[in-house]
Amino acid sequence: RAITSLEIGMQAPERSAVADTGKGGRILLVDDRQSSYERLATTLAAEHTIDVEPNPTEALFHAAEGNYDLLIVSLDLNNFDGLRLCSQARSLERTRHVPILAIADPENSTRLLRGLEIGVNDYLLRPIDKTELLARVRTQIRRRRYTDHLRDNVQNSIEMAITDALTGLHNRRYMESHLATLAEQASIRGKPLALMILDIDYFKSINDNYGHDAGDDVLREFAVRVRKSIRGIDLACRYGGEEFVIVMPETDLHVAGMVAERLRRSIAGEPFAVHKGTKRIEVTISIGLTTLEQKGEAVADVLKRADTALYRAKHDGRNRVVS
Ligand code: GH3
Ligand code: MG
Ligand code: MG
Ligand code: MG
Repeated sequence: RAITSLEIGMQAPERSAVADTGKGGRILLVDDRQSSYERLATTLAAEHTIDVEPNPTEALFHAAEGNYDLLIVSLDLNNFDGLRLCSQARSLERTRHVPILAIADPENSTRLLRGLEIGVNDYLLRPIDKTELLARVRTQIRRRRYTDHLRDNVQNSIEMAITDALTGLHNRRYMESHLATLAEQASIRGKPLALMILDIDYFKSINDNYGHDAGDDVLREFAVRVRKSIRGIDLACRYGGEEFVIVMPETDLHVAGMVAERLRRSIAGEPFAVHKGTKRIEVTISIGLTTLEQKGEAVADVLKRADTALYRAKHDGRNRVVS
């Protein structure tokens, strides 16, 4: 007896409430026989937007740029050009997920078999029946939209799992899973790695004096300023409530010290707008900074050293960088 997905506790993916008709797709038709493509295009134009390209090389370019829902490719083109196009479309990142409907003369059935191996999704033999063409096209477009929707959902779930919702920075989980990798890479390549822990000074009193919403505004604006002062390869995360970690690959203590100092000044130097800009608050931060000291050093030790430096920064009067 077959085990169904429901029995093993998997939820059926949610589908949009309105059934997709499969109409209104964007289609690229690649066919060089004028009498053929004119007839096909006229039929399809009743339900879809259709572009025709007789040249397969041009077609690949259009397919990669054009955001199509479906490619219809004639395999009757000279020199196996139709097959080559299908295979190229399958290997290009931008066209990999676009379904392909092949059309071919019955005497080209070997090409059709090759096409199906390459990843053609469906096919029609000439002479093409208009009703069947429309039905198969609708099915492919419906499937395309549905898999796009699933892919977006997966992408969103991944993003949500690694992002801090309030600030949009990475969350602690993501940082912890990547810090070890970054440290390992630094060790292998013999490059420095800097790490700093940043903590907002007297944040509790911001909440107490201006309210929790104002505290949230400060955290969001803080994240904006952090993003402005780091590079693309740096990793910034919200480590706890009002505590942040920045990891900077290929950065030594001297350079990291300058980055930290610039960041400290960018916070202290410009008051934070809260309550929709009706109020401005002075904010300062303390930063504990360190670097990977020897190859293969445990990241927990690096974090602990940064935390000790942060503690000193707090103890020495806050609004400062200590390394
Ligand atoms: P210090 O200078 O020693 O760091 O003092 P502090 O007040 O910043 O430190 P403390 O750790 O005592 O307070 C942190 C506060 O941050 C306590 C907590 O209520 C608040 N907090 C944590 N997460 C959030 C949040 O998401 N939003 C807001 N508004 N406050 C938060
Ligand atoms: Mg504290
Ligand atoms: Mg604090
Ligand atoms: Mg704190």
